[in-house]
Amino acid sequence: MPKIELISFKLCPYVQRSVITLLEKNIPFDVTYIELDNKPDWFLEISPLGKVPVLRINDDDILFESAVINEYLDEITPPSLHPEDPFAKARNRAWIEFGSSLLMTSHRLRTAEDEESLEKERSLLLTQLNQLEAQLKGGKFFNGERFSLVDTAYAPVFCLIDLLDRHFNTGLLEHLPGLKNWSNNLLQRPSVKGSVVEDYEERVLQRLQDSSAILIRQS
Ligand SMILES: N[C@@H](CCC(=O)N[C@@H](CS)C(=O)NCC(=O)O)C(=O)O
Repeated sequence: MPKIELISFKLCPYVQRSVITLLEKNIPFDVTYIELDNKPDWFLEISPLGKVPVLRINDDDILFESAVINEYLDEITPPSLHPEDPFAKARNRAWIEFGSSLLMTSHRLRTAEDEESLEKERSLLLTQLNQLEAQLKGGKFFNGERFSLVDTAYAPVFCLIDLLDRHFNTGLLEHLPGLKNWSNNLLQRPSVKGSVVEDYEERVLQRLQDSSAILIRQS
C-alpha cells in the first residue's frame, strides 16, 4: 500500500468525499490541514488549482480533484466500490459530477447575501434535488442496497442539507422521500460520521455567523 497523505481544509465537502472513501476502504492515511485564506507556499506549489483535496502519494506524486482521487483510491484497493457493468459505472460517474454541481448550489445558498439570491439558489437546489430523486431506484443507497462510490460523493451534500434543515428550517428534503431515506442511511454510516471533524457543526455555524449570509441574519 502506498503512503497516503490527504491535504485538507476542515470544512471542505470535497475533501470529505475522499475521507469517506479512505475509511470505507480501510486505507491508512495521514491528514494535513491547511487554511484556505492563508494557503502555505508548499501547498500552492503542489496544487495546480490551489484547491483541496490534494492527495500526496509516497511523499511525491500528486493527485487533485475529489472524484479522480476517489477513483484512484478505489482502484488500488479491490474490490471496486463502482458497479461492474460499464453503463451503470458510467452513469454513476455522471451523477457524481452532478453532485459537484449540487454542492456548488448549496454553497451559494449558504453564502447568499440577499433575499433574491437566496430564493434563486433555493429554487435551483430544489430543482436539482428533484432531478436526483427521479434517479433513485429504491433501497438504501443510490444503486439500491450496495454502497458505492457515488454515495461517497453525495454524503457531504446530505450532511450540509441536514444541518441547514435543522438550524434554518429550510425543509429541503420535505417532499423528497427517496432522498430523505438515502440521506438517513448515509448519515448513519460510520465512514460518513467519521468523515468530519468533531466540532464540524459548530464550525459551519461559526463560519456563517462570521459572514454576511442572509440565512443567519434571518434566523
Ligand atoms: N472540483 C474540486 C472542487 C474542490 C474545491 O472547490 N475545494 C475548495 C474548498 S471546499 C477549495 O479548495 N477552494 C479554494 C479556495 O477557496 O481558495 C474537487 O472536486 O476536488
